[in-house]
Amino acid sequence: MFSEFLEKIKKYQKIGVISHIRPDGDCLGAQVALSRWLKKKGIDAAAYNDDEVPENLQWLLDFFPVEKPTARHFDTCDLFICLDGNSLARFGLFEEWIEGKKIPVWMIDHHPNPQDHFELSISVEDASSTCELVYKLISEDNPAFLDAETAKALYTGIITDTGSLQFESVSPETVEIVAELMRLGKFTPNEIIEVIYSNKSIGQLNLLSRALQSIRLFENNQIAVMSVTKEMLELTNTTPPDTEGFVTYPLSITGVKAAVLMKDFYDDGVRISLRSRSSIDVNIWARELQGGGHKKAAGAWHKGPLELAIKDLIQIGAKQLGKSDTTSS
Ligand SMILES: [Mn+2]
Repeated sequence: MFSEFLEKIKKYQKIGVISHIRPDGDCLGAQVALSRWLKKKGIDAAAYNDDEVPENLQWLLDFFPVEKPTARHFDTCDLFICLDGNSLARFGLFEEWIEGKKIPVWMIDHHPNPQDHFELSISVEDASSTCELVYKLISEDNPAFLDAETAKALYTGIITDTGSLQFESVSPETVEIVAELMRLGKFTPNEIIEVIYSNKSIGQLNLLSRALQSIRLFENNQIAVMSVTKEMLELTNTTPPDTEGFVTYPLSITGVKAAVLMKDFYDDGVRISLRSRSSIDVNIWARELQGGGHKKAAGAWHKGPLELAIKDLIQIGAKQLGKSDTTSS
């Protein structure tokens, strides 16, 4: 699958490796691993992201620095590789900068419906994570390039993108890759998972408590909606990234097929996180609200106010619940 990628990459001098805005474990793990691999191959690489790296993932930057890019940084690259996103709109400043330029852009990603402005794409919707694809790329090239740091970075991405190996996207091969990464990295799961997940502030738990109280059920208890408002953030002295992972709580209620987290604390409207644990395809919901993602996890946006956003979303959800009831039974 990677032969063309491996053959063509040799002719470039300096590659800009870009991860998506509001970075997560998968895009950062893939970015660190890919950049280290390039350097080992003797190709210069720089890793860029417009946004702050979340605190629990900062340790990855010891393995490879991720810089906030400017046009001057981009000017030094003769190829770009976008990771964990399949549309340029996911890559911040880069989208604007690259417009009209002849410099090639490649991508490695696992989201559905990739846009076609990439000269070369490794796009595998079934893959658990971009890190799984980067692992396969490096092993196909030369497994000797998978050192301990690279193994830890790739493990982080696979774990964070699969709810610690719980999601449907996890194949036996994913688990085999994880086993191999543990051998290569000489770590135990708790070493990394505790750093990623067990570092919450009391404020974050207070915020979670308020968010849990906000949960409402719709459509015969099949859709659960949780809301976090600006006041809740202020009262608990927390920030938007502190809502990370909240949406799994409404999803764990008996009978709930899809869960929604309404983030009502942005100036330009309500950001919506969608999760499904059924045949419900929340990517379809998201697409009706200027968003997208996967069948089981997607993001969307509504201009607000909150109550209207909930009403519109439930309307979209009800439509699909109706459809899936008739087709799945
Ligand atoms: Mn991903």
